[in-house]
Amino acid sequence: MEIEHNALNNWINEMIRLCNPDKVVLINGSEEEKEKLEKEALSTGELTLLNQEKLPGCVLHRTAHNDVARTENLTFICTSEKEAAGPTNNWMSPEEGYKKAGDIFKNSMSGRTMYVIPFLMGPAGSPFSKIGVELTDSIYVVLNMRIMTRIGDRVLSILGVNGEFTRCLHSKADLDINRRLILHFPEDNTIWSVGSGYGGNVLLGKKCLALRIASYLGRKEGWMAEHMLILGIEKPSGEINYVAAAFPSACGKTNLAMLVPPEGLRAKGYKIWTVGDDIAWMRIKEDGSLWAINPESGFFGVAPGTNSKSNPNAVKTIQKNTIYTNVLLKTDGTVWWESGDGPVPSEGIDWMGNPWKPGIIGDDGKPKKGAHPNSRFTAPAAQCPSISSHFEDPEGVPITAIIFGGRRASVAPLVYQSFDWNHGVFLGSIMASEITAAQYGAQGMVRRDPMAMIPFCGYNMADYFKHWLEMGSKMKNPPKIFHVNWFKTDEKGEFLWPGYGDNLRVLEWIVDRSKEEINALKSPIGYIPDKNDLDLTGLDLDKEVLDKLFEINKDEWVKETTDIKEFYSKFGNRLPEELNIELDNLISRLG
Ligand code: GTP
Ligand code: SPV
Ligand code: MN
Repeated sequence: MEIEHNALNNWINEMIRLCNPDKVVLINGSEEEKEKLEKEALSTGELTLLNQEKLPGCVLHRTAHNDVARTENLTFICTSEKEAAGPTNNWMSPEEGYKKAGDIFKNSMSGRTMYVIPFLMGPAGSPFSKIGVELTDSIYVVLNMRIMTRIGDRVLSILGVNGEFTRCLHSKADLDINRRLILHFPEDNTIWSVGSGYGGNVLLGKKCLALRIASYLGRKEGWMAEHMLILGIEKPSGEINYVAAAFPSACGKTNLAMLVPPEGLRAKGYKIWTVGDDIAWMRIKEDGSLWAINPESGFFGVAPGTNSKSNPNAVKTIQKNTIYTNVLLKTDGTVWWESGDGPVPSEGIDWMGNPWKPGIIGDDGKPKKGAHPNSRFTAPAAQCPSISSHFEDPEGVPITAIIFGGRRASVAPLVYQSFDWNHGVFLGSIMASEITAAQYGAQGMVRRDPMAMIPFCGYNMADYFKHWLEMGSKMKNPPKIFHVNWFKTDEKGEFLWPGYGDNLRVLEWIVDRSKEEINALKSPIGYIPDKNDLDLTGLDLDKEVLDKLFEINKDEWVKETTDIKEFYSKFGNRLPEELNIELDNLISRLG
């Protein structure tokens, strides 16, 4: 197929002049093409073939050692006005951005091939969907985009001769962290990423387009792009309610999206359907409700911690056609990671490509990990046993409840509900969570991460809060809003709540509350469950543990309000007044 879209052709030619590749290949999305690219990457060592009997269609990739997670400090929003990016984003002027990155892109593809990947975010024919075209010099990127998005000729057909598309340029360049930049130009619908080969930095359909650029478009066009999983909870009656949940990176979205009901609830007849595990695009429909799609078509999930007990559906999903990144290679050509299935292997090749044995000590004096803590799998969503029949539905699914959550050792109770939409937006805006291996930064430090969007909001977050408030006032049936915390710990640092499948016990309460089928207790921070309304059948939880999970410590919360005030002050008078009112109300309820 040839490109008949003039603006697209012109842009590709301009980028060819900049990057100077030896060859240009238009990606058509076929099976033969995939096999050819895979073969080439296997021959250069970019990929390693895994045991094809045990893991058919699976390969392994290792990134550069200093290129294993998103680099938020090198990620910028490039708008003409600094204020448009706001106080929570790094900002550069578009001129400076194009100049700085342009210098690195210059001739970066000489001796290499430029792949042109037309890709579609969202089901074909959906009013939600958006098109992007990514130019890249990485076969790893092509093969990942092939799983994570819908690519190739069919996308060019939808684009036609003058359709809108996001211009996405990526080059590994020299993979030098000092020459790495992830730049977004929302005013030009353009993304430039250079100097990295790590997922979130280079699969430009994901965080760059589907969140940063899309959040900007969503505000302009009246919809929402959120860092949320989407799942359907089928009740024993057969009724399915869909919920969307925003947790920061590596805080449990993939796990919750594929949850397997614990015995007691399964016996009752509960089932879970997965629609998405990372991103939701949401629109208000004629019925006055909020509807959502998952713009992606695959999962780019955290490997460590994934096992047949914690996430059996993920384990089943990644048995074939999966790209593993930065995991341990076992001697039998299969893979392993910390807290994965099976015994700890007695030897293997670690994520850096070095011989590994359990217990060997690294430079930092600690036992070396076999897999990087942010090692990942890329797998087609269609392979997930719990995939929803509405996964490809152009209409999406109606959202009954929105859930916010963070990773917090204290303060936030297991679950509570907002009093109304505005209070719910407030709960989203005060989210806080410990930093995880999914990004560079001080691991474990608590930071404010409103709606889990702090690294992903493509414009001034004060305006983003305003957009949320406005969306609520436009809905006839807005979803009910909740906050959860699976990560509260005891004095020894052990998790108080079993988590994973048992989270359905909390989801059941959330759905029943959303349908106004049960009552709740009023607390200073929101509605909390009457403990008798939580189905804890089969769970051996001490009364003290349960009390601790629902404890609302006034001193901690008063301290929290001081911190929120300080966070809010960053936004000056751009912060919507509604949120200041919610904060004042919380302070007065706390007494
Ligand atoms: P991103 O892909 O980075 O956006 O992460 P995510 O939000 O999808 O997180 P994921 O589900 O991959 O979980 C990240 C880590 O949290 C894994 O190590 C999980 O084992 C762990 N985890 C997930 N759910 C729970 C839970 O309910 N309780 C506890 N204690 N840990 C959990
Ligand atoms: C996240 O960090 O939220 C991820 C992984 O989902 S990445 O694609 O690297 O952003
Ligand atoms: Mn994510």
